[in-house]
Amino acid sequence: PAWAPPAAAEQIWNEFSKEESTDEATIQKSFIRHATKTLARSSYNMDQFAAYQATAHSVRDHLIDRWNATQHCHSVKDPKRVYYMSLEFLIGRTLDNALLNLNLKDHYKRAIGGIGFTIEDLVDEEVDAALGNGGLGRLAACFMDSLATLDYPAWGYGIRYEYGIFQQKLVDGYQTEYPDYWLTFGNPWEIQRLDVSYDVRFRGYVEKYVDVSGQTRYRWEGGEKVVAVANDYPIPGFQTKNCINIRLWSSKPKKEFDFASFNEGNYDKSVEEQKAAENITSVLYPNDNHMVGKVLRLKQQYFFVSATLQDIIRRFKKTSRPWSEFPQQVSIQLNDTHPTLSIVELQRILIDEEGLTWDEAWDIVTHTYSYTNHTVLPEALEKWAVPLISDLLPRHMMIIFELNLYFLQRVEKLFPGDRDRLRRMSVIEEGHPQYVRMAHLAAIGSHHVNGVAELHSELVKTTIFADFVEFFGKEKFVNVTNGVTPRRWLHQANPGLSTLISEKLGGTAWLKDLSQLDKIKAFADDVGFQNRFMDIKYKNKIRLAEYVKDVTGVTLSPDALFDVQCKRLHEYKRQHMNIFGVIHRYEKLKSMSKAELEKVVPRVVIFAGKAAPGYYTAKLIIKLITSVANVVNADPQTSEYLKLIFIPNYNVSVAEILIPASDLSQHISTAGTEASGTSNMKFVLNGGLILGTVDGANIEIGEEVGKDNIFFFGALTAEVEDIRHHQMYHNVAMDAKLQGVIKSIQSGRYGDSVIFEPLLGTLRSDYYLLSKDFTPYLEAMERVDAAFKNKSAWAKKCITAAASMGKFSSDRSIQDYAKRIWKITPVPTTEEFA
Ligand code: NTF
Repeated sequence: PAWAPPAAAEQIWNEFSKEESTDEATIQKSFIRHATKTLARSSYNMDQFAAYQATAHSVRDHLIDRWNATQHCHSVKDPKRVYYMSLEFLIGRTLDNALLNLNLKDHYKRAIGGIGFTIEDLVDEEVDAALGNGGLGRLAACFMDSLATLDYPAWGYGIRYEYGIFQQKLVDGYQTEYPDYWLTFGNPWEIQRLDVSYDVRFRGYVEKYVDVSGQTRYRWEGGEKVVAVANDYPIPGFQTKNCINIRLWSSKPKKEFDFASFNEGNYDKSVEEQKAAENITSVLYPNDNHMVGKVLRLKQQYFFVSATLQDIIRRFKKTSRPWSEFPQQVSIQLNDTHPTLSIVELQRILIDEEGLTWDEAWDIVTHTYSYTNHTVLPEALEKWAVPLISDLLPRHMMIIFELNLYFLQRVEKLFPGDRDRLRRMSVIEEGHPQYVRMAHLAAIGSHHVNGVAELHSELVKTTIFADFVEFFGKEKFVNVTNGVTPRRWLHQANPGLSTLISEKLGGTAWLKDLSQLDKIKAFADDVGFQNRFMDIKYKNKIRLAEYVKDVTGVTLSPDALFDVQCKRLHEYKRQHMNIFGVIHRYEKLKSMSKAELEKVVPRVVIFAGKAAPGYYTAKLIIKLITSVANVVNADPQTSEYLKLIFIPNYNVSVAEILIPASDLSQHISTAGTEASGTSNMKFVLNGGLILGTVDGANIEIGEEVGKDNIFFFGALTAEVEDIRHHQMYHNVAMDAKLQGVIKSIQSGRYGDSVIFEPLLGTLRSDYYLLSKDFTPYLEAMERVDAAFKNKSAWAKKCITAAASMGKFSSDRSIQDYAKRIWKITPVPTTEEFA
C-alpha cells in the first residue's frame, strides 16, 4: 500500500514542497546552495561551467516541482493519455529553453548577473542532447514542447543513448567522426529513477502448454535478461504550470556479476555479460533515411518497446479497469516503424500473460496504436530478416506469422484468388532469407496511419500503401502536416524578432497561437517596420559571421546575401546540385569584366550537415564542398562576390544561430522524395525566403506565403518517373551548363579530380534528376538575385512570408493528432496540485 503522510504532517509537506519563489535573493540562494552543496564548489573554486551547472540545478528544481504537480494532477484525474514512442529525441540544449518557457529568463539574468556571471555565457556552456539524426528526432522534440504547452496528458518514451549523433570534424576537407559522449560531466536535466526498472528478455524458447481450462497456450521462457532503468527528462510547457516527461531507458545487467567465472579466475568472462547488457543503449545509430539491419539495433528496438509497454501497463493497472478499457485510456503513437514491435509485444502480453483470446487482444491492440510514416524512400523502409527475429524474439516471430495469416485470409476473402495482391500485402517478403516488412506490420496493427505533409500523405496512399487503402478504406490514412515550436525556433533563437512581434501584437499570446502572426502582414509595406525587421536580420547575420570566423577563420560580410543549406547530407536532398551551382557561379564571376562584376549581388553560400559514416557518396559531396571552398575563398578576384562555407558539426545549437541569419535557404530535394522537411518552416518563420522544389511541406508553405514570396523550380512529382524512364532509354544529353561544371571539376581546379569521379559517375543514371533540374535551378537563382537588389521589396517579401507561417506551429500539428487520432483533451494542472 502506498504511504500517506500522517494528518499532522500534511501541513509540513504542503508547506515545504512549494515551488520556490523567483525573487533575486531566492534565486541567488538556490544557485549558491547548488554550487556549494550539490557540486561541492565554493566562491574561490568556481568557473563558468560550474556556474552553468549550479544554474541548471536551480532551474531544475522549478521543473521538478511542476513535474510533480502535473503527475499528481494526472493521477487524480486519470485522463486518457498519449504515449509518443520514438527512438529519437533531438532536444539540443535545455537551459535557455527552460528559462523562457518558465518565464524566468529575466529573473535569472539579474540574479546570476549579481553573482558575477552572464547568463548568455552560461547558456553556451551546455552540451547538446543530440539523441537523434535529423528531422524525425527534432520533430519529436518539438512535439514534446507543444504537448506540454497545450496541457495534454502525454509521455514521451525513448532511449538514453550514452553516445548521441557523432561529432563531425573536418580533416583535410573530409568528414571524420568522433564519439559524442555527452554525459562526461553529468546531465543536470535528467532524474535517474533506479526504482523504476523492468526486466527485458531476449532469445530463449517458446513452451506450449495446456492451461487449467484446457486451452492451448504459449509462454516465452529462458534466454537472457537485461534490466531497463528509467531516466526522466522534464519538459516544461510555455506559460503553463504543466511539465511533462520524456522517459528514457538505459540498459543495465540483470546479474551484477558472474561469480562462478570470477572464482575460476575468468575475470573477462565474468564482466562480458555485464558489458553486453550495457551495450544495448550505448549508441544512437547514425543513419537518416536509410536502414541498416544490425542485430544491436533490433535489440535496442525491442528493449525500448518492452520497457515502455511494461511501464504503460503498470500505470493502466493502477486504476483496476478491465482490459477492454485500455484503448479508452491509452493511445500510443509510433514515430516511424522503429517501435513497431510494440504492436506484437502488446499482443503477446495480452494472450500469453493476461489470458485474453487472440481476437480480444487484437481488438485492443488495433484500437491503441497509430503510426506516422516519415518516408517513402525504399532504402529507408525497415525490414528485418526472419532468422534474426526468430533467434532474438522467438515468440514474437510466431505471433507475426500468425497475425499475417489471419490478415491475408481477410484479404483473400475480399479479393479471392488475387495471389499477387497477397504477395504484395504480406508482412513477410518472400526470399532467402524472408524479411518482415515493418511498415506493413505497423499499418495492420494501427487504427490510423499518417504522412507528414499533404503531398507525402498522398504518396503514402498511392505508393507503399495503395493496396492497404483498397483493403482498409481511405479513412484510415490521414495527413498531419509537420510543424515546429515557435518557442525554441523564434522566441529563443531569435529574441530580436520575437520582441518586435510582441511589441506589434501587444504581448506574447501569439507564441501560443501562431495564427496571430497574420496581423504582422499589415506592416509589410511600412518602411519603418521594414527597416527594423531587416536590422534584426542584419544583427543575426553579424552573430553568424562571428561564429563562422571562430570555427573556420573566414571573414563574411553581413551585406552579402546569406544562402544556407543545412540538413543531413543525402543524394535525394541534392547538396551536390547546390555545390555544382556554386561552381557555375564562380566560373561565371571569373569571366566577368569589372563593370559586370559591379552589378553582381554578393553571396555567401553556407552548407552544414552530417553524412552517415557509411554513406560514401554523401561524404564525397562534403569533400567537394570543402575543396571548392578552399579555392573560392582564396581568390582575390571574386572574394567580394562569393564566399563558400562548410560549418562543421551541424546540430540544434548551430541551427539556432544559422537559421535566424539566413536570407535564402535551399530545400531542393527531387520532387516526391522529401516527406516534409521542417527546417524550411523555421527559416521562413525567421524572415528568410525559400528556394525550393515542389516537394514536401514546401508546397504548403508556398500556399500560405503566396507564389511571389517563394522561389519554386524544377520537375514535378508526377513527371519524375517519366523523366527517369526517358533518361534511361533515350540517350538524353546532359544539361550543357552541368557539363561545363563537370569539366571545371575535371580540370583539376579544385584539386585532384579523380577522387570526385564516383560522385560525378552518379550523374550517368542521374536518379535524382540533377541534369533535368539544373537550368531551372540556375534560373531560379537569377530571380533571387534580381529580387534581393530591391531592398524594400525584399523586406516586404520576408515580412509577408514570416507573417504567413501560422499554420506551421507544432501546436497545430499536435492539436490535429489529439483531436483526430488520439482522442485526448487538455488537462491543465490546476492550483490545488501546485
Ligand atoms: C524525415 N524522415 C523526412 O525525411 C523529413 O522530410 C521529415 O521532415 C522528417 O522525417 C519529420 O517528419 C526520416 O528521418 C525517416 F526516418 F523516415 F527516414
